[in-house]
Amino acid sequence: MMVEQLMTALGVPVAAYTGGTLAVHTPIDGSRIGMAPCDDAASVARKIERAAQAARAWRDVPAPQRGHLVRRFGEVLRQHKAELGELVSWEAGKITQEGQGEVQEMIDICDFAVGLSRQLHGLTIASERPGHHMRESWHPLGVVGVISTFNFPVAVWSWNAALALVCGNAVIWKPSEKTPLTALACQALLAQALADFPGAPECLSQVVVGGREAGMALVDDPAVALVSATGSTRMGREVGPRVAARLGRSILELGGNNAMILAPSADLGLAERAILFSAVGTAGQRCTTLRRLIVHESLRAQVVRRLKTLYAGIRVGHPLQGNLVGPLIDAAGYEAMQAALRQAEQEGGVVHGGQRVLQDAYPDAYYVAPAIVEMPGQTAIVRHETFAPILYVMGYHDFDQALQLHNDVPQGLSSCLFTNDLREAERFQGASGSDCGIANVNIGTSGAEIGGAFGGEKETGGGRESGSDAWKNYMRRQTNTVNYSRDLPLAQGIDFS
Ligand code: UN1
Repeated sequence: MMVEQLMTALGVPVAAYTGGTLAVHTPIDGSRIGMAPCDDAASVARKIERAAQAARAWRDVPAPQRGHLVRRFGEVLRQHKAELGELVSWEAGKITQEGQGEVQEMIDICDFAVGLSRQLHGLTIASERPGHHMRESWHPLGVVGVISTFNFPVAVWSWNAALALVCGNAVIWKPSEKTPLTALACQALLAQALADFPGAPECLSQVVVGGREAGMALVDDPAVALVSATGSTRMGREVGPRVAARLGRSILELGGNNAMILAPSADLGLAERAILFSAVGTAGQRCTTLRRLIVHESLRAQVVRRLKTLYAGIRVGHPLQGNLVGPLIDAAGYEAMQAALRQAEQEGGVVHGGQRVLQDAYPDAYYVAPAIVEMPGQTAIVRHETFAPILYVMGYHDFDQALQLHNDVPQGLSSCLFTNDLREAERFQGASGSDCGIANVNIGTSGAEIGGAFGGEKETGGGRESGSDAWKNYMRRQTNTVNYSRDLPLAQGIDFS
């Protein structure tokens, strides 16, 4: 289907994405697919006010009922998975499988959040005073701001929104200015679910479209209790301190520089498949993309040879026509990739692939052959995240050295080890092993399930989204002590009579 048909099927009228000032282009062929209306600081402020009002009503709706809304949203997503997934392909350039997979990730987090809506459990705590009862309660925060990036234009919002909604908050979302159409589509789908939920306040979920100004209006407004920002480390360095300056809360999910250690005992067939999916999937534009391969010297030559052969067979092209690798998001993404490859060469690297392809068929789009770069060591460019399909390969002699190399980058999102050696596997996941938020054994770095907490350490920002107990970030914790005695004993045994 074409974009217009998809948007109509998803419930977004043509006027809602054609009459504005923000030009939206598909990375598939560079053509224009929309003119989105933009928010400025004043309209963002108005939306925040309305969100605060909605949050005040929503917080008193019992959590299991809030869960009904998210369950309904999950059903609407199931009904529209095909169309929304295809729209993701048009707007972000993902291949069919990955566009559909991204919507599945939304459905999964909705299911998770529905279960959670009956499990926002606090603790009962033993009091040191007779006739006293202590407990911990979790209450909604208020307004949650979500800033997301082009590469997961819908799933990352849903991780935040599904949790924030069952936790009793209102949500304002600023999507990447490269992908506002999918955001408008999500908003329309959520509106369908809201229509079936009579008690839901208006403006429980809103989208603000625009660039820096709109984003910073969210970041700086004290009425936004939590800002959950996914994107580059550069963005996080600005957002984090600004939210902190007003003593607000943030969840930062920033750059990764994810590695695989490939040990001599590994199942090489498995490792190869994992490398391919993690290194070239989504054209290298996941924050979990495999960017560094640290391979035992005894395997190095053989693995590079084999990867070169496999890379030569990768079909690059139109993402909705059965290819494995689609386009880069835009010209800037392509330029950054070429600059990184040039720098890698200057630093002693040997580059295989990485050139632009299909330029005649798509003069205004940026398709590339994924690159393998053999590096003499972990030079400056290897320590830097370039959002493109570049896999740097380095050798190691002993496992300690591999771990040291692995952790010696500023980022700390995802990591993996391929081994059949139990000692290595346990060390990798132990306190002195990988320093990342995600550490896998015999699984690649990308493609995490929603059930685990997602995020990473160091320059990745420390935030956790999605599964496990990440929901606690979207609530405030309250310690309650009740005295049901006829006396007033003081804690710490203090006598004040
Ligand atoms: C991202 O790239 O920002 O683990 C998120 C993965 C996906 C999410 C990636 N589930 O690769």
